[in-house]
Amino acid sequence: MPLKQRLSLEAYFEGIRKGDRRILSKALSLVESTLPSDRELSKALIERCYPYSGKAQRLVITGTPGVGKSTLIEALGYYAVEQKKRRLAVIAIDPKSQRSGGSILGDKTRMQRLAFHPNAYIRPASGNYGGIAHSTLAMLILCEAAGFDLIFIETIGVGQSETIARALCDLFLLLIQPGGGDELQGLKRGIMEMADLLVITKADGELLPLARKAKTQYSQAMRLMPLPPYGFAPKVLMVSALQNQGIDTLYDTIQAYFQHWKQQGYLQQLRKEQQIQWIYLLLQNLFEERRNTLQKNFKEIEKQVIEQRLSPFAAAEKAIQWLMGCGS
Ligand SMILES: Nc1nc2c(ncn2[C@@H]2O[C@H](COP(=O)(O)OP(=O)(O)OP(=O)(O)O)[C@@H](O)[C@H]2O)c(=O)[nH]1
Ligand SMILES: [Mg+2]
Repeated sequence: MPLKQRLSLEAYFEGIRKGDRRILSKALSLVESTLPSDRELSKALIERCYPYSGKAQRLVITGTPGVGKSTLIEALGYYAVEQKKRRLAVIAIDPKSQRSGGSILGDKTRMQRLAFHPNAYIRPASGNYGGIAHSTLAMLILCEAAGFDLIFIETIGVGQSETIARALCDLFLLLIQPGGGDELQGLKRGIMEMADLLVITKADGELLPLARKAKTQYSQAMRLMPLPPYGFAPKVLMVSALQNQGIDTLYDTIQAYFQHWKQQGYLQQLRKEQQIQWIYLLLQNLFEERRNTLQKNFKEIEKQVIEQRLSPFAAAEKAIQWLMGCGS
């Protein structure tokens, strides 16, 4: 891979602070770069931007594949930038894009109005360097330093990505597909408990009666869940992103949550807890990364354990000492 043309730290920083999208894009590529030669500059840039982060409203938009996340982001995002003059960054955590790089193209066609809007910025998080937690957090910090005041993180509700997303966002928005059956769609209780707001998608045409039914069922189900710390059961709304229905109500509801949370001091408390949580999420990444190098160096130790000359307890102690000694 040819070495990329890099700017100086201050050139990146000033470009980002001025909201220069070209420089922001280059900076985001830098923080996701896997080239060892980019590491120092990348770390320095994140440090430089971190004090300027934290001013946006952060939303996660999640739900099973095909539920309508991208289409809703297009409709809600366009409403926010056009009607409410917000500045929106969309970060798509998409395992598919890690494999093929193809799906963001699909998303860009689904988010056409947004993709070309001067106050919106759409970007996939590849997780190539340091994993998805590292990429998403680094992107969030840089986008906030660039002055975006609304961040949408799109993620499919599977695996590790929703836990990371929960740790990154203020408001967790779970999308639900109007289904055929009476039963709740086998959604994991865990993900329902993470949600602050449930949105039944595709409430139009033939699906409208099913959407109404889903709304009733989920409203009842949410009342049986433990109450979130802010004291009321998650609301359940119905939208049609394709027909642009319920989008204004959704936006207003989201804003009402934020207002309520701010008044209660909940938002401030949540952010503090998340900042601490990030340290340990990132630590896990660092650990996983170094574990590979460790194992290469630990063949002899592994052999001693197999031959029962050293216990796994002593070997683990040696491993932690080795990791602590291996610096940054
Ligand atoms: N009828 C109807 N169809 C919708 C609506 N929103 C999305 N769809 C359709 O549902 C399909 C999936 O929509 P997407 O927005 O790509 O869903 P997604 O959740 O982003 O999908 P992945 O990113 O692949 O997980 C598309 O064919 C959309 O046209 C809606 O409001 N009404
Ligand atoms: Mg999508």
